[in-house]
Amino acid sequence: MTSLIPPGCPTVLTEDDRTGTSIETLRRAFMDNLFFIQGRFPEVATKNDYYLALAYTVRDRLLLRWLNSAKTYRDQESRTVCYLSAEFLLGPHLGNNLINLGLYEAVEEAMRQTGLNLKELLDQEEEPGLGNGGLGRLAACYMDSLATLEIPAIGYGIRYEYGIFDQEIRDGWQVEITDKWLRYGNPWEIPRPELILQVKFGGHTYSYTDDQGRYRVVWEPHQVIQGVAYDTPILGYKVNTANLLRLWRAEAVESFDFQAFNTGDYYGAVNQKIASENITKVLYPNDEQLQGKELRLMQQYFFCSCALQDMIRLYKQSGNKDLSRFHEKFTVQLNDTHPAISVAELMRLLVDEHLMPWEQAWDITRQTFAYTNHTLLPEALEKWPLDLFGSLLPRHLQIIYEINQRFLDQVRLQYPGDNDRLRRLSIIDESGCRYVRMAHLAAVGSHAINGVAALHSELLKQTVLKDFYELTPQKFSNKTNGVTPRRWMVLSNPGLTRLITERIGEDWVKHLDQLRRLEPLAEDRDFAAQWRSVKHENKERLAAYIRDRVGVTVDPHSLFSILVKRIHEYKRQHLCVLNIITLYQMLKDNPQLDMVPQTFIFGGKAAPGYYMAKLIIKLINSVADVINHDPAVRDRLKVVFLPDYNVTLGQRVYPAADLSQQISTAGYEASGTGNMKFALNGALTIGTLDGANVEIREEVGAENFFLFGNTVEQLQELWRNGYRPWEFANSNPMLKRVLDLIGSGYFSHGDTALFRPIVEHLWQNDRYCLLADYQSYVDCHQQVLQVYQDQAQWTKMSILNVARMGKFSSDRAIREYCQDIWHVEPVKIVLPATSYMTP
Ligand code: Z15
Repeated sequence: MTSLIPPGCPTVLTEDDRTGTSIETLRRAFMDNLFFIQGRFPEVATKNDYYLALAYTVRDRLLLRWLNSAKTYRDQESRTVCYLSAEFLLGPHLGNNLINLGLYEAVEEAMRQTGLNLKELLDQEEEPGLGNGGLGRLAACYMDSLATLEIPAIGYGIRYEYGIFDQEIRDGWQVEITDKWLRYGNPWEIPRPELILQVKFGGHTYSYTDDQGRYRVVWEPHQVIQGVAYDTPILGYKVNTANLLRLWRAEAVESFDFQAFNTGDYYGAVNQKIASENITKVLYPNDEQLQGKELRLMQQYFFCSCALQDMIRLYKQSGNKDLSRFHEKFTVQLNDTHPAISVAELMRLLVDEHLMPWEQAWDITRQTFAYTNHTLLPEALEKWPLDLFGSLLPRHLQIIYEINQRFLDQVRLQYPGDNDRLRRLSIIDESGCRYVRMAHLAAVGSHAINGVAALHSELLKQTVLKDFYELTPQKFSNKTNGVTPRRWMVLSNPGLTRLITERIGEDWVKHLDQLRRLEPLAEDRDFAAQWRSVKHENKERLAAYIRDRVGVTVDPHSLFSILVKRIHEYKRQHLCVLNIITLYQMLKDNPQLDMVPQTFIFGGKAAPGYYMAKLIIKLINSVADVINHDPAVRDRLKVVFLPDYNVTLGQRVYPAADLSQQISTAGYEASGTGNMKFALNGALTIGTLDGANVEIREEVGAENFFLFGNTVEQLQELWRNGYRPWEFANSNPMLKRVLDLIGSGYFSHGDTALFRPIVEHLWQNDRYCLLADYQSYVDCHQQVLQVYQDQAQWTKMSILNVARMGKFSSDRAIREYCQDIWHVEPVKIVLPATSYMTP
């Protein structure tokens, strides 16, 4: 062998350049990639060239683990979790992969030796914003935990060409800019142009009896589109497991083009091609707000059909002939109702294409699927007009009718004569316009149904799925959400990570319960001082960012009170504004008032068509403008709206928070996950008894949580007696004054019309009960200020919050799914001792 190597080349590589992990090897591999992949000499390389050279260096190390994981799963025919989600909000890959590989420090040093700064290279990465908010980010945290727990898993979703829009603020208003995240290429994905599946749309069906006397249905589509797989490896933390995230891109089927071409309609063929590719062009930017657009249903069906066909392909690859054990090989989680059409699609594939008897197919289908519900908001519950549905998916509509008929026949046996119940349970909504109710399809077609926090799961059983709960209570369970400590602590808060690891070792990163061992340190003055100084440094970094990006100077010694999440009326960003204006009035009334200096920081995107949400952004910016420029305030109060809140920005924001604002109307936030990220990073929470706040408070202790507001029961009582918000306003002078001030044009250059929709809605209707919770919130906030003045006390509470956050690791959540719903076991991945090229 040695004789084949030309003179001058090194004959022995101490470490392989594509898998080795020494600083020397990493440095050499990096320069090699700069030359041979980016095609650059260092002198002319841009920061982006350097970023990509490093990304490819890291990717090589991922591939070693990924290919061996895939091979192991194939060899062992491992039972596999398939997580179906229309959104995966991953955030930047590079830093996370370095953490999970355990190579962060080594690469930092390798870059330093090359004269580069790793942080600057990390900042080059454009994050894949393939999600709206909590639901998409949850899917990403779960992929991280599945790999870390060494569970064989595939994430299936959509490779949107344009992710969630970039937000700019102009004159205080949100402006949406298209997110061209693929502009500079994506080094983390591997296209599989040979892995192509066909998806049908529209047309009609006909039936016949085949030569063996079987009833067969044929679907003759109007249009066929092909799905191309794009694969991204998802590495676990300090394990060899790298799972697969497979996202589908829509393409025109070539033969279709030719067909049109031959008949002379070239432009028709081109249009056909464009229409096909439109399916995965853009993410719908609505979070918990239905759009009901045909293209959205096409997206949903497109990726579900690709995913299920791919699973059947993999199943057959492992030597199985018939599909009778499909549910033993795969368990499929439906992330909300977006992939619920899968239930009908698997039935179609089994019955129509694989000639399986209906009853057997239905057994397999129900044993395959489980459904997670993420909201009780009626306007977020997906339903599709029957005619739209039938024209796009004619065969699926027939299948759903059949499923529904058999289902309702069973209900009739259990509840004879209860027609009202039948109407309520039916998959088809027959009241007025007829609709397919996707939550009903998911519930009927699944063996397990779960909510995402204890309170939410209870309310689910009492409200939207009450009748289903009465029918099959054993299907229901709770799986409280969690977040990955790798991205949301180790990567984003290195200071706190170091401090904690110094005291209790590094076990907590994989076993977050271990943070309990910090409890005794809550009384340690030396530790407390270090704790405070880490927080202060994080606040200084955020302050610098705010100065650069927003042009506002904020004092890192002030209390950082942060509210970042999608803008929605139920999340009540405007309640926080009412409190800020209240504080402002107190300062105006008493200029000498000795008030704790405070910085209120907001961030979040509004759905482009959600007028009230956009007006709330304008209100925040308008109030900020007035307060930040009022000399009477003397820097005791600052308000900042951070534009373009996303995963990357979240990583800067959570570590810098003193106070986490979790102020949704009780009963409306299914879980929340930002609440967990804040508390994990040492912020104290001011919050309502909503979603996972309830459990966070239970864990950290009531004395370490600032609780305010009406409970779900109290609000129900309030509405039962007829909620009259104006009575709250008229009987509360400060509240009335604050509302009047907004209405007077004080924050809008005298324009009394601008914020009228907000103020008027609060007076008249106040669906989310801001006025009923206002005083309690204001009082609670004053308590916060009291405690903050006692820094020793505050720090102790902060340490105890972190020490007691173990429950909210996504590892815990995934373990519960594995045990209760998926029944999957870990599979150890061992890397071959010899060459990576010969398996
Ligand atoms: C979304 O981000 C959530 C629910 C939805 O129904 C949709 Cl369409 C999007 C959020 C919930 O609002 C939030 O409370 C929860 O923590 C998150 O899903 C993950 O479960």
